[in-house]
Amino acid sequence: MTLDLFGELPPQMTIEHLMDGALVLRQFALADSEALVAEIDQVAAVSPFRNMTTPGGHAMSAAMSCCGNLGWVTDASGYRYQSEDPESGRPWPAMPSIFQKLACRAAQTAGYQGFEPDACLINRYQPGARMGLHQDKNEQDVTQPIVSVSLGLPIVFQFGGLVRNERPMRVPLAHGDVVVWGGASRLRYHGVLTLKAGDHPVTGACRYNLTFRRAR
Ligand code: MD3
Ligand code: FE
Repeated sequence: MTLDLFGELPPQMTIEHLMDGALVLRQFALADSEALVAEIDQVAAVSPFRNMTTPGGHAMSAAMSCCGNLGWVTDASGYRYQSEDPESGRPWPAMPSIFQKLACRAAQTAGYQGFEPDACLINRYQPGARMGLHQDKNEQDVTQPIVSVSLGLPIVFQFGGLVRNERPMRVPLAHGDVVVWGGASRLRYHGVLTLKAGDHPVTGACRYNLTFRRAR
């Protein structure tokens, strides 16, 4: 199913309804993509990408950084949001205003008014990196959506059910695609398959994913 809530989306942009509250805004971030990657570089100059360790003791294959008032971290003691980068003990970099504006516009386009993220997790995938099926449930109010922005190399996203054993659907995500995950989709299991090698004109040999969250 496709819809155009405002009747004024740029011509290359399309909207796909995935399932219960999850909308793919194809190429919604395309026009901003170079500016977004420049801001990622600025954030990473202060809070460099790192491979965090899960409570089970495994290094994640995606490298992460964060910006905004809160950042998501994992270590031996668990998963949580906190206001300081654990590597430096300093606050995370502020959320760039183009990040905030894009996330708010995307949420509004998907029918969520007044989305004000306080956390942006930046995942960097290099070839071979993946993210296994998991739920995002460290946020206080799961009636708030999550907005995700894909930049650079394409990947296959997996979207499962509310229990881990349900077979996931596969959705390709490419440069500039934005997905808004709300409603009943908010607590679905999800992950991404292994990134294949490639070279992208904007990001080079990697994929970035921004996820905007209301953590508190
Ligand atoms: C569906 N990231 O950071 S983005 C994550 O591509 C994460 O880096 C993946 O899963 C990535 O937690 C997937 C799409 C996504 C993000 C959050 C969701 C889908 C979601 C939360 C609930 C349901
Ligand atoms: Fe997730």
